[in-house]
Amino acid sequence: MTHTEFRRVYQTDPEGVWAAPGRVNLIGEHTDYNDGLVMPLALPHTTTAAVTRRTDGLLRLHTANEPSTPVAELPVADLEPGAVTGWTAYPAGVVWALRGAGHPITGADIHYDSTVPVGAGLSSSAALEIVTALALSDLHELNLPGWQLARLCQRAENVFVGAPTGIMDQTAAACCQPGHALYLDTRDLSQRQIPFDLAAEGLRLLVIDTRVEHAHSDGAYGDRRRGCEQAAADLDVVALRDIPYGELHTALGRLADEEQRRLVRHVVTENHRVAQVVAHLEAGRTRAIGPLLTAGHASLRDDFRVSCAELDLAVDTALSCGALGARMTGGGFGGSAIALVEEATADKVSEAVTAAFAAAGHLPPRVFTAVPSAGARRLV
Ligand code: GAF
Repeated sequence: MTHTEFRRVYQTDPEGVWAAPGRVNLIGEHTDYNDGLVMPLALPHTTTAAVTRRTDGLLRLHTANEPSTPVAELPVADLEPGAVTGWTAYPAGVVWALRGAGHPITGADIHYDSTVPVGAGLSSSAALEIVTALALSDLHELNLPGWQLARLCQRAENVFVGAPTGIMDQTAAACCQPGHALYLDTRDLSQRQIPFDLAAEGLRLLVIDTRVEHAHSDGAYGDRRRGCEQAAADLDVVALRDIPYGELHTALGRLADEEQRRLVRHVVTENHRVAQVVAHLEAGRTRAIGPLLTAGHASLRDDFRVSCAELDLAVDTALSCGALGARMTGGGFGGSAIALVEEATADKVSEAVTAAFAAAGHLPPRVFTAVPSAGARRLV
């Protein structure tokens, strides 16, 4: 499909087709820009890119998701932070980051097609970045490993697009494996694939897209990040990751500002929850992670304050219908929640959340099952 569309748009064949997935994060929220621990898994939803190299310095971009928007034509030599807006800023930023790292990208024709919902907190931007980076790395035989693609894409997003995100989403899109969650230490980027086959245990992970759109370049995400960095500086540590769980009480006692105490309490307890979830999963106690997911939501809602009415309603309704655990996932301020449910109660939870949204006058949520899927790869 992407192949045929490429031919229609550019009147030539692509050299190849690549895919990168969206993600949900199981646990470890707002920890990645604090050098902390995260645990995302890839979704079956992907962004595909059909690509051919150019040598005339032109980057041409088109997407099937906006079929009537003309092909964007961007001279690669003119790419600089702030120069491109809208969705094309993400792939343009990747080309800028690759060139800045010394890789000789002299242009490309790219046609995208995506099934990753936009603005749903499921990392459509990271999928777009990583699929672009992997395709160009392959075509130019750069052989960049997943963690390095993720670093370049994070730089594109932070500096070129201007969204101050961490590195979780890009690493998830690049490195996740089917049937696994990715346990990632964002300080040294070491990773472990944790088997996560819920179907085999009669469980399901539901994703509830509230359809409240969020955006990371908005101020609130950056405010939280700056607040955490200031708290780390005030506590004389490189990052909040350096506060061990057992020393949380002492650290809180050193901070006069209640806002700072809340941020620190969330990050330190969240890192601890990730470690506990990993321990449970590795010991085969999957159902035991439920209360940790729910505790993570309370911390994001009350201490970090990045939830919203729709996310809270999704979580509370899922729990009241018997979910083992539920929480918002991703950056918050809208986007999606997840709920760990017994297979037998999945429909009941989904229907109850839909009914609760209708009763509250919210848009109907989109509910689907997260099947841990593959990271970025070449398709053709
Ligand atoms: C967004 C960001 F892009 C991630 O880096 C991460 O900070 C997440 O919010 C919160 O955990 O998805």
